[in-house]
Amino acid sequence: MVRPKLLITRKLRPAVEGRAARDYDVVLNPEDRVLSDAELIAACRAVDAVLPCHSERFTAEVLDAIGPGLRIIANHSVGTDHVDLEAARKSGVVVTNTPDVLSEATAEIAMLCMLGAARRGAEGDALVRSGAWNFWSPAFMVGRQVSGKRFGIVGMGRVGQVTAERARGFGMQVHYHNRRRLPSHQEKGAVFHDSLESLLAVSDVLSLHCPATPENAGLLNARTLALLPERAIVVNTARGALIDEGALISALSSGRLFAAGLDVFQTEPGGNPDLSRLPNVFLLPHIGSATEETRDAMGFRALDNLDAFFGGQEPQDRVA
Ligand code: 8YV
Repeated sequence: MVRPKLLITRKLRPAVEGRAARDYDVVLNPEDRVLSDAELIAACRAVDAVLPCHSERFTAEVLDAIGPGLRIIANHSVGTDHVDLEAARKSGVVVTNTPDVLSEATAEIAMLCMLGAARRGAEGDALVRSGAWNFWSPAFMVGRQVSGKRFGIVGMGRVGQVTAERARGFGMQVHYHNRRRLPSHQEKGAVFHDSLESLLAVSDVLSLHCPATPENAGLLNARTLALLPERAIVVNTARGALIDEGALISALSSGRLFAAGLDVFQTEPGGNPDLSRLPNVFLLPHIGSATEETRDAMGFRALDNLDAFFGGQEPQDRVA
C-alpha cells in the first residue's frame, strides 16, 4: 500500500515524529524555522498532507498556489486563524485542529500570567538576577492580591472553562462573556454577561480566551480598556490580534491598568519593544501549550485526525 506523504513543518516531540514516520512517508523541515510562503507552497505541492503549527500561514493565495495535490491540513494547534478556512473549503482541502488536549496547559499559563502581573514577577526576578537587590521594606514591591477579586473571561469555550476552575481555586469570582450562555453544569456559578462592556465593568482581572476572528480583532482597544475597573489586570494567552497594543501600552503607562500578563503578541516571534520597556508587564514567548504532556497529546491528536482521514473516516476535529 502506498503511504501518504506528510510534511511536518516544525520540530515535534520524538514520540510524535516516531509515530508519524511509522505510518507516513514523512518530509521534515530540518531547520525548524517558519517556512516562507514560497517554501511552504513548494513543500506542500509535493505531499498529500501537512501537519503545521500556527506559525505557517495558509492564506487564499498560498492555498491557490499549492493547487489540488494537498488533501488535508492537520494543524498542531487549536487556533486556526492562520488558515483561510473559506479558501480551504473552496479548494477542497480538509482542515483539522487539536482542541481539548491543550486546555489545562493554557489555563496554567493564564494563571502564571495573572500572578506574574499581579505580584510583579518579572520585576522581582530581574532585580534578584541583576545582583542589585540590596534593600527590603514592607513597602517594597507591593503587588495586588487576586483572592476575592473578580475574574472576567472573554470566550467560555474549553480553555475558558478550565481557566475558570483554576481562578476559582484562587478564591476568585468568575464572570464571563460568550456568544451563548452555558448550561448551569458548565457555568458552575460563573456570572454570564450578555455584552463585553458589561463584563469589562466588573473584571478586576480580564483574561482572553476567544479565537482571533476578524470580528474579534482589537477587541481590547482604547474604548474598551477604559471600561475596566481602575488598576485592573489584563491577561492574554489567546492571540495578539485581540489587543490594540498601542492602547494597552497607554493604559499601562498611565497607571490606569495595574499590569498585564501576556503570552501572545501582535508580532511573533519578537513581541513589542514598547511593551517590553514597561515595568508592569509579565511577558512570555507564546508557550501556553508548551509542556511535554500537552505537546505529545497535540501531536498524537493531529496524527489521529490524519489516520481517520486516510482511513476513509471523518476526522474528529474537522473545522473545514
Ligand atoms: C501553539 C497555539 O503554540 O494551539 C494554538 O492555537 O497557539 C499553540 O498551542 C502552537 O501552534 C503549537 O504548534
